[in-house]
Amino acid sequence: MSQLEIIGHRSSHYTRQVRLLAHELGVEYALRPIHDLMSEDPAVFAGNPALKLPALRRGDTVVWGSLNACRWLARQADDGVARVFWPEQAGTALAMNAHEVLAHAMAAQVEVVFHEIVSQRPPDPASRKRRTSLVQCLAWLDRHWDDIRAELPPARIAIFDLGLFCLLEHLPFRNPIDLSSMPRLTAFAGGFATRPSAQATPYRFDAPPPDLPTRA
Ligand SMILES: N[C@@H](CCC(=O)N[C@@H](CS)C(=O)NCC(=O)O)C(=O)O
Repeated sequence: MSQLEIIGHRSSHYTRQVRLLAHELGVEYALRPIHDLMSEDPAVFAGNPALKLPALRRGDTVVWGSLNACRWLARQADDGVARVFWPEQAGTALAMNAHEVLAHAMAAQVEVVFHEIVSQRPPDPASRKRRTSLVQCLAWLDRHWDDIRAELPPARIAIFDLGLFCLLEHLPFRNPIDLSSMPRLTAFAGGFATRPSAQATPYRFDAPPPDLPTRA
């Protein structure tokens, strides 16, 4: 069978979510870094017209987006799908809202980093709102922590945990935010960081190949 490839970037929290799941489920993969994140060519993003990463590829099959990649990847492991607690399995309003809040926070983090750090654009009302919403989502998750935990089956790998850990470790890497008022989130991140999957997937920038043209 052809090799499973994760097409993404070691500095991306969405890519790391997929890599974490691969490590947790013991699925082998090769990471194919995308270097030109500002490209407008879908081919750079494994054909994704949204020009987003990550993607998962095996042979001629490609799926786009971190959750799809996780779903496809889980099918490659014995009992993989059943070992995972998926966002769509959240059964209560609180658990559904927790997944929604996390999904927003992960997307907001991309936008904040692109606006403030990559593009170095000055704040505007939309960017201020985005940053505020990111911080408020984190605070909400911390405030409801015990009730959220009660909704996640401890024997399964919760996509929620993978995404949250990836986001929390991405903050100091790309967009430092003071989390001292969120002790439950910081304790969670500290605990998860000891897992072999976390230690195998630290954030770093993939060095571009020498022939890649630089963008201003
Ligand atoms: N819904 C997508 C979002 C992916 C996403 O926003 N990826 C970021 C990198 S972490 C990206 O492609 N950024 C480039 C851009 O937005 O132009 C997923 O879950 O994979």
